[in-house]
This record gives sequence, C-alpha cells and structure tokens, in this order.
Amino acid sequence: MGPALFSLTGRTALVTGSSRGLGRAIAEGLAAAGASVIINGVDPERTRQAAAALVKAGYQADAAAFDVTSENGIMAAFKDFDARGIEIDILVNNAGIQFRKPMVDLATEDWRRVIDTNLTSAFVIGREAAKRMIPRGCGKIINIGSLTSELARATVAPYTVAKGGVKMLTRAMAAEWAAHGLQANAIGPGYMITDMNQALIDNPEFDAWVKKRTPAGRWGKPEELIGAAVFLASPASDYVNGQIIYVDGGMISVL
Ligand code: GCO
Repeated sequence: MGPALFSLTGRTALVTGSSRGLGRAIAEGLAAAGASVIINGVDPERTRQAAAALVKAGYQADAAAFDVTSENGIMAAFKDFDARGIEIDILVNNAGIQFRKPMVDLATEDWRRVIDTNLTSAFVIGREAAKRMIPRGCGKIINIGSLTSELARATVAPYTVAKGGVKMLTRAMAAEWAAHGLQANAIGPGYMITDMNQALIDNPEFDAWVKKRTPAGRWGKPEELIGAAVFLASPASDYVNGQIIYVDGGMISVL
C-alpha cells in the first residue's frame, strides 16, 4: 500500500460545472493527484480560461464547453472525445443550479429547469460515460449531492428533490454498473463558500444559523471536498459503491 492507492496518474477526469465553484476546486484537486482533467462549463470563454489556468499551474487540462441540459450538446461532446481518443476514466457530475422560491409561487418551468440541470444531466452524462467505461471494465462516477439529499429546507424544493434523486441515482448506477467494474458514489457537501451561496453568506441570520447548526461552527471551503473526491476517483475506493460521503462539518449527523 502506498501513494499509488490515491494516485490518478494516467487517468482522465471530466468534471461538469468546473469553470468555477466546487467543480473547479474538485478539478484542481484531481489534477494535483495526477489526473488529466477536462473542464466543463456552459460558457466557452470561462471554461477555456479555467482550463488555461490549470495548464499554467503545470497540470494537464483541457476545456469542453457544453450545456449539461442539452442532450445534443452532451452527445456532441462525447462524439468529440471518441474522435480524439479521449477515454473518460473519472466522471464528476457536479454541474447544478439553485433556485430559491416557496413552492406555491414556483413556476413548473423553474421546477423542471432545476431538476433537468441538477439530476437529469447526471443520468444522461453518466449513461454516455458508462457506455464507454463498461467495455473497459473500469470507471469512477462521482455525483455531487447535498445535505438536501437527506433533509429538506423550505424554499429550495426542486433543488432538494433533485439532490435526493442524485443520491438514489448513485445507488441505481451501482446496482447496474458495479458488476462491470465501475464504482458510482456521491459526495454530499455541507454549506460551502461558493457564488451559489453568497446571498446566504451575506444574510446575517442565515450565516449565524449555519455556524450554530454546524458542529464545526463554520462554512466549508470548496477545497475541503478534494480529499473525498480523490478517494472516490482512485483505486482506494475500488470496493466502495453506491455510497454518499458527507463533507459538511458534521451537520447531517446532529440535531
Ligand atoms: C440552500 C443552499 C444549500 C447548499 C447545499 C447544502 O439554499 O440551502 O444552497 O442547498 O448549497 O446544497 O448541502
């Protein structure tokens, strides 16, 4: 046993929604562990810049800009990977949006948009990655869940339902793909310091609630997800399947 257990050298990782936020931190962490990373985002320029920054830092990185809610965009991206001989060994389904509104005021279109972006995308991209991993007999899929994979908070129903679905999709992937040598697991981030949460961080009452409700007494930093991501992306997790690891300062474990 040694460093090889957590080494990603020679592996290629696609991280969706990785031009910023949690995805970018995870992509940088996987690159530092030796992976060649493919940065994804819906904005081509921001995606290219994020990949360029990793290359400048000495890592192997490339950009693949596509909208995770576009089936055509996803299929075109995988067609391009195939044409270029790029084999995705590690898929991190991280892309997601938040939309805070009471259900009685929530338009069905907004409900659908959150479910599509946060859950359906993980199925479609997971399916395309698995179709190529299964013949190779190996592959790592890491879905990004949330505390809301377990517990509901008022005004974020579609996000909660989608993230609950991400947990169960992870188990469904394990059920169908573990026999082919794939491991599908999830990470459940707690309240992390990201653009998506800036409105909450800036709200003194919410900020105080997070600090009181979290045993660690603080918000999490995106880079604090890297350890769990490298573990689930590496040979160290070859017999781990269908699990969700909460990186939340203890929040999910206490009343
Ligand atoms: C919210 C937050 C949460 C966090 C995270 C918690 O509005 O409550 O956005 O959803 O982002 O998902 O695990």
